[in-house]
Amino acid sequence: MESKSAPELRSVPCLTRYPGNPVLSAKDAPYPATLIFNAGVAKFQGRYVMVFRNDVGRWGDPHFDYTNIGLAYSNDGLHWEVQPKPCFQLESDEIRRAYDPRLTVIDGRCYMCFAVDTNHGVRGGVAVTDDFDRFEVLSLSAPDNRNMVLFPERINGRFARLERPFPVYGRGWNEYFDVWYSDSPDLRYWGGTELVLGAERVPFANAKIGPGAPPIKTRKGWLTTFHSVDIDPSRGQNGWEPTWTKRYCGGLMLLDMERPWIVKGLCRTPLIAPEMPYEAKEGFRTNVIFPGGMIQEDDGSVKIYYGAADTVECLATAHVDDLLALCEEV
Ligand code: BMA
Repeated sequence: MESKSAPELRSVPCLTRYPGNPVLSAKDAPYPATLIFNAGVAKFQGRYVMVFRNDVGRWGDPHFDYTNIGLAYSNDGLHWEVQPKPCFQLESDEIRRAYDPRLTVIDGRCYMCFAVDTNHGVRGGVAVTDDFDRFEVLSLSAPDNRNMVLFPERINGRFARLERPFPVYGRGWNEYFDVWYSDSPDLRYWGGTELVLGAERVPFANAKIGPGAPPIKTRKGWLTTFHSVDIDPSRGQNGWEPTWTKRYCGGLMLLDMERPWIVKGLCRTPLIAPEMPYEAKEGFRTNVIFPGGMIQEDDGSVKIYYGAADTVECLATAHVDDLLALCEEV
């Protein structure tokens, strides 16, 4: 098959990567850890909290032994202390692992969304915790669905989330999936589903997209990240696997405040494209940017946390006004 090489993509100029990147990697964990990435971050009970995916195996070997979710705290969002043991792991005859956590604080309680690989498909989970020791799992979706992120407050009286079902059959067996919205009276029963962003609307994607970090509230609406994939079959070995033909970028969009399934603005270029060595050259799967945490500070700066190369956790910052300016057109 003939293939055209994918164009080079650049991050937006108003984005600044934290010079100390990565903010967290396997060497920071006091227990077995090989890849630490795709974290969820929130401000909770007076400090920053991060839950992160930890894939455990041998460095350089693309087969892993198990996955758990670790916990770290920070006073400034930059320097993190990993807690002595992982905080969450789901395993049973049916469930193989939970991963890719995202955090949202609603009414003083911390909610964690996560993906679950099961023997019968990938499910999206919602759990709640007050201490990161005990979690109550509130719901697990029907397969195949993941990348769930909760809005930080009720919308029109209901809890709300963005999610990414994967309708393989309905999309002609192509990996071409979209961002959706659902709501719930109690975080257990979900419905009211609406399409938010079709992958075809993202100029720098030619395959699936999915929600990134939980949305933040701004004066113009809900600002939120997503990840986008472009596949180039001519890409060969990019990391530890014989072939890795995907590139993941972080995207940015603005959703209507009252009807968040309506996209009010979309940044036409990637918010974060893989450029740095720890994003594009080193690690398990190179050229992967996977945003999972977004924190708005009082001074208008926004911290965006993202997994890089499925290997480490990184941070970039931008001012909320600059981010909103990027989302002027649909
Ligand atoms: C997606 C998910 C993410 C991962 C990404 C790149 O399908 O599995 O957890 O970061 O692929 O490998």
